[in-house]
Amino acid sequence: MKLRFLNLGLLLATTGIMTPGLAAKPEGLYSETITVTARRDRHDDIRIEDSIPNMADTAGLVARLPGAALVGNGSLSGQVQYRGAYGYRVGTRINGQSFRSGGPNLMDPPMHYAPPTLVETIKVSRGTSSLSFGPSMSAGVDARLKQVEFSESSTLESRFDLTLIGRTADNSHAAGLMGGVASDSLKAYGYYSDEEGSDLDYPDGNIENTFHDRRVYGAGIGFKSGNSSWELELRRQDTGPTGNPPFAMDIDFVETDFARLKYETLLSTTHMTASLGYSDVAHGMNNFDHRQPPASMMRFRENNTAAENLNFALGFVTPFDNGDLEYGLDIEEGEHTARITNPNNAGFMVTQVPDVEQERAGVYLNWRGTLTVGGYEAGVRVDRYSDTSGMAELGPALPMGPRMLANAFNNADRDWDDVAVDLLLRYWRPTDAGTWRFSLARKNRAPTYLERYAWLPTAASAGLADGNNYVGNLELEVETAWILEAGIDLAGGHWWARPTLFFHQVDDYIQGVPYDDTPGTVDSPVEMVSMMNGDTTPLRFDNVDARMYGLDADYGWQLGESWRLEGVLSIVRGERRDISDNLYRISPDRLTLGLVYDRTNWSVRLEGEGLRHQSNVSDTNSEQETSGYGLVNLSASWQATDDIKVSGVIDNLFDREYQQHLAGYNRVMGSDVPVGDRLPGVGRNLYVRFSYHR
Ligand SMILES: [Cu+2]
Repeated sequence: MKLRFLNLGLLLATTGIMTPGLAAKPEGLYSETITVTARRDRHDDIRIEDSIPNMADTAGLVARLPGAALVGNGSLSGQVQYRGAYGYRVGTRINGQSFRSGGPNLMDPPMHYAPPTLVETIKVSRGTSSLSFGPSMSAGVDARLKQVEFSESSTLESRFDLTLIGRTADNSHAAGLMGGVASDSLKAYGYYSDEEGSDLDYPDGNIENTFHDRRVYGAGIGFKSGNSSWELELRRQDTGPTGNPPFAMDIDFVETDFARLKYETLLSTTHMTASLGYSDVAHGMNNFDHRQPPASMMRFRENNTAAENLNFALGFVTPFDNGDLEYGLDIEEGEHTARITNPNNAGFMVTQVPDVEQERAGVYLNWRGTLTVGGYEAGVRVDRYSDTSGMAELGPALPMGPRMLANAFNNADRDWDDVAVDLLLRYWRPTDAGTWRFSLARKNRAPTYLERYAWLPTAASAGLADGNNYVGNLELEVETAWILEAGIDLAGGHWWARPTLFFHQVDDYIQGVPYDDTPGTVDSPVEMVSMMNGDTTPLRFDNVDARMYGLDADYGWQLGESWRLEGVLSIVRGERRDISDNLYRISPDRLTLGLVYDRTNWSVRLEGEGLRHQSNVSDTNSEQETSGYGLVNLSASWQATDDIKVSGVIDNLFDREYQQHLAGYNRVMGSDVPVGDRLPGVGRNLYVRFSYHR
């Protein structure tokens, strides 16, 4: 990896893209790094609006990048949307580790595990991710938590990092502490983070069930000798009661353990990395503890779920022909279960997810390097998938309908395997005007365990939160996208702009479709059971044809020594190709413009943010349109000493009331937000962060 970026760095340096004085411009042609740290030495390449996490959910930080947006399902349940793809289509790692979320409705999406108190950097690919990252249809996101790094010195030195956060909109506080020792051969560290917040305010009152509670703690140790190093990290996350207003239930707990062992070495000129990762999620949610419960005791529901993941990766980077050859393999094995019960009825039990096992084994080969003019990258990745499911089980209180569905499921062939081939070709070329970038990729996504094995119609859908019940489809095929991206990184004397045009043609796009030819007429066992579960028009996951296309950019203009303008533009359309409809929950067009006053030790930023109305909505998913709105945000940052940084933000300065198109519809009774209304955006919010790093 290091070698690869060195090449790119040299290329950028020789083309003058890294013009001094344009500190606001991020590095990298094919990746963005959001840095959240107090350290002055990392201050150079940060755009300040990126570095201030003003909400508990760090998916919101990624959402500020060109092409990105936040799909909100609760205070700690946000998903990253990138160029119209979200959920499992955006590959995400924490500290380089891929893992499996435990919630069938993604109450714990990947960024749930990256609290703002502990995050140090979030690296996001610009455009589709590299093949060595693993399967990901859209961007690849890697969030790194704070830890100590090996030092240059042979004596142990101590380090620590303290972050304190307060926020007025939900009266929340957060504190994170990381401390440890390091030398050139040993490092050891531990960390703890605690966050708690109550319901968020909006101009008309409280948004019920937007409270949150999360603790993370862990420890790591590393040894280094010559060119080899070993690292072991253990981490526990303990999420307490946290609301999910667009869902039928709230998080009661998420208890997740992570373990990762990594070995790196240099074999002659080849850099080798081997890693073994394990994650284990135990998650409980219900519809009665943390929100106004259903009127009937018989409608109380609790869902206990688990997800386990074991993965192994072996990767090599060898200098080859004026570039680097990357090759390796990665294997993973996952298990999911979910069991719905009613605490008022011992006979009520149903395995919504019946012991699903999913395996994947992948190999990849990729070359990236420079040519006489520009450079290119070409790679191939092959993944073999193999899934199976156990038998659906029910307690005696379950009626005939679900029994029939369970029988049919248990008698069906539930084994599936397939092979997917990913391809990536990139070409970039510096010219007098700027550096051109082109990518052509073929990316695949295997169906999730719910898309294939959800035999019981429920609202669980990896967080679609459209009010529909969904059933799985044992016949689903792998989703395949052809991705074309073209952009240029322009840098004039006092300005810069980095626009990208993209087009994704997705074959076998997995999407809910009407269950049968007579939607609304309850004439099948699935529709009968779905009606009992509150939806007479359930959807069935199926392969359809889709396309996404659009334009995104960031840009800036240095007005004077200390003044600059900068902003981001994101435009994306998502459409079905087989019928006339839009894709569901696609981000509205977004434009920001910030005026920044930047001094050596402090900066202030006044930002206008405009979101266009969204009328390109999905009929299939009964999606409601939203109006456009504009917000004004003010932020400031002060590097008090080399070690201390204080940041503050006032979001939504004029306390404007608005609806976020990607926030889902309220399902909590007794809230100031009517049931069925789209969830409003947060009102005026003062955020303050203090960080100390030594
Ligand atoms: Cu859940």
